Amino acid sequence: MKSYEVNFDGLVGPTHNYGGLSYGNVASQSNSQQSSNPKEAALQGLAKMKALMEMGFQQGVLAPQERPDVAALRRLGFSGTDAQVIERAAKEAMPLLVASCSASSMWVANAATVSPSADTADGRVHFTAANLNCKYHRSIEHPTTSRVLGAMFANQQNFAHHAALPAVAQFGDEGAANHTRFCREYGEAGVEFFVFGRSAFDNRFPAPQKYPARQTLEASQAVARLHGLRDEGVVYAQQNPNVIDQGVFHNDVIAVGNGEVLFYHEDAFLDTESMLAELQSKLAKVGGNFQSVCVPRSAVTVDDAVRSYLFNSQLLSRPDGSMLLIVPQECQANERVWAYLQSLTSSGGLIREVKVFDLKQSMQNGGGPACLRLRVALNETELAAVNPGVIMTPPLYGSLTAWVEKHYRDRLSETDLADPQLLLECRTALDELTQILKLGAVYPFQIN
Ligand code: SUG
Repeated sequence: MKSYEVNFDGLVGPTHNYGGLSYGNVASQSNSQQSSNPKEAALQGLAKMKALMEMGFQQGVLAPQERPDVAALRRLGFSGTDAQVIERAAKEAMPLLVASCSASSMWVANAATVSPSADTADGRVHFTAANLNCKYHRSIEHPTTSRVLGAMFANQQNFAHHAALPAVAQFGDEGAANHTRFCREYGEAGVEFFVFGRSAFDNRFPAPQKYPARQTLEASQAVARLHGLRDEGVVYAQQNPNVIDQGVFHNDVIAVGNGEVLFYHEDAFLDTESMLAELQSKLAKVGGNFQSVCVPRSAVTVDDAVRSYLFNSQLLSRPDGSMLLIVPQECQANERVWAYLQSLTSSGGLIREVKVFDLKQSMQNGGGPACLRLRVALNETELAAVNPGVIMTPPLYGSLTAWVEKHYRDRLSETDLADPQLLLECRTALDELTQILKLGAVYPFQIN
């Protein structure tokens, strides 16, 4: 049976703004308070989805969340009508209003961890929504994420959904941003690679000194258990704490993998040699030939990687077996990174082509091409069981761009977030979106 890697991209929501909410994420911190352009952000994301669809890749779309999250503000004690809740939060606790308006659910690499059916004990595709416990503005995403994923992958014969892990720092889970899967073919058993930043219960693992390590070993292990993965099909590795302290807040800022290939920076991991040997031997047991491409620090520094997001690229397999890298335009703007990419694609290796995308609106909050997509490996039967409303087609692209043009503002600053009209605009837009994507009622305002 045929199998595919389907990229489900997060559609940028109408409140996209620069709230400076993510300590440890250099871009989010340095662009704090700048005014944003939600319309441009959503159109940039849609252009990437369209381009991948036109290149022949399977492409889907994941809906944004309801923001401002009035229900979250109510849980923090703000009361009255919805407009009064927003007004009071703006007056008494602006940072909480900003957090409740974040469009951070666009970075769907953090929505969940997904294990394809070929890896799991019960032969279903497993999803665990990420608790995103490290940042308040992201910790409020998972209930809606679970409802949206449930509406997209509804068939219980094919799909199993797990609620987010306990919402405490010891089980900090950031989803697929710290998870990669290696395999020969997407429909065959593979090796799932979990990268953690620290251990919550075992102090033999070093931790970063400056910035938080968002993913714990214990969270990764819990996800592997929930998904019914075999020990022989799992490899755990620790991210180098020094790179977390330089702004590498997720593994997908310093490494990306696909098929049998890991593309990574020399400083990305601890104990790199033993990790590579384990990946090689475990992949060999399922018939795969593990290959790694190490980018030396002499060619690209960690700082270059953080600024350019070279590793937050999408590594895609083409029908002829070669690979294509989708990178943000910031890679072209960095001389060393661009020179490295030229030498990589002309070296006769597997990665033959680089395509550049303008994702500046998302990049300024620390989200590149890979952050914007959740990969789901599906066989033909499973793909047919996905809600067809969320699979990208030329007509859907047309409807979504028209929807963005109709509902989105082209400028948003912090003071605009207090405008009660924005809430109405967003709800009207999202109500229409659930009809376009055939999701049913998934948002709090549609349910309560
Ligand atoms: O969690 N930025 C996101 C970026 C997530 C990127 N995802 C991956 N690397 N997979 C984060 O730090 C910034 C929001 C703001 O400051 O307004 C933010 O949430």
